[in-house]
Amino acid sequence: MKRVLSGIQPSGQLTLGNYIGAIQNFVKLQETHECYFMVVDLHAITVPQEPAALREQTESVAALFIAAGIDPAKASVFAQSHVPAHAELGWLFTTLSYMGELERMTQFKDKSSGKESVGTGLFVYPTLMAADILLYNADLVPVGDDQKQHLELTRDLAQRFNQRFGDTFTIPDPYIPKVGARIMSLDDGTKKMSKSNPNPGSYIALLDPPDVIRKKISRATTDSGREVRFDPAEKPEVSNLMSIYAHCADMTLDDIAARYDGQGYGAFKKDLAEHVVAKLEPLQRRYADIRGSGEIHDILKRGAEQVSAVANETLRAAKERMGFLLPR
Ligand code: AQP
Repeated sequence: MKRVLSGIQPSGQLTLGNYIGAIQNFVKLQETHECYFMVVDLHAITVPQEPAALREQTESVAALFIAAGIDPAKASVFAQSHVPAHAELGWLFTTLSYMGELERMTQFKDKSSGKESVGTGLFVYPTLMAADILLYNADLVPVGDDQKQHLELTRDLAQRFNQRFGDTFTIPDPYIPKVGARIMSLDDGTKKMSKSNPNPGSYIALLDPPDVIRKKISRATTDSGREVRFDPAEKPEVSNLMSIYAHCADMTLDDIAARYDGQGYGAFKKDLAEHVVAKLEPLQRRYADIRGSGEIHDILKRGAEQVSAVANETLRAAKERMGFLLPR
């Protein structure tokens, strides 16, 4: 059985982008693969986080995993900081990386642009991500296409390590679903929907109440035309709303275009909001139950116990090959 690993940062409220681009696929993959799904809290602190919010969001992301259908009996669900080997292997990979290759990362450029001071953590983020993946010798990494560049770097670092110190790490492959891999921001169809966007109107949070969802969609940016047509180059905002529609209503883009032919954006947006609300309603109900029961702490504890043996063994092998004197 191939091994799959992926993670989500508790850096804000999870969005519909995280759901469509990542979590929905996690739920499918757990049926056919050995899955490791993490809440990557060590990654989240690469930008400043308020301690109470970080704790709350870590628990919330884990509960959303379960509410969305990840089954802890089938997949290991854990918090990255509960397995110290991540940070340690992350450091080893940082020492193998080059400034130039990290400077080329689009996410780093995006998140640091216009900032007066940029944290070193943000810069070395991809080396920690490489450690996350390689620690478990994952074969496949399901990511939105925004993370593809980081995965390339992970492959480079694994190959570099293997060449220098001997075969140690499996070279992972990206798993990028074709449709809806990238959901864009509601206020700018050229930027991806992001949970850390300071404008909450730019994203739909998975826990947004129905009225908030309706309001956000009715206010979502569109172009000055009135044609519901999928054309990401000419009509990025409308095309993005169509992608969301296709996912939530389980319809094709052609069917959606045909349904709203000649009707303008009003009816389209109104129906879209109802489809999103209906899609999220069961998830929100399960989420409330899980948070209420407090069971998430046990799930995370068991998850960390399950994965630690593999993580510690990989770390030990890597350290031995690099020449560390291991304690006897
Ligand atoms: N807009 C998106 N469309 C499709 N997939 C997306 N993902 C994120 N945004 C979209 C996928 O969700 C997973 C979790 O990503 P992450 O939390 O580790 O960080 P991210 O990619 O940087 O996500 P955000 O929401 O934009 O977080 P912030 O704002 O904190 O940086 C990944 O698989 C990602 O591809």
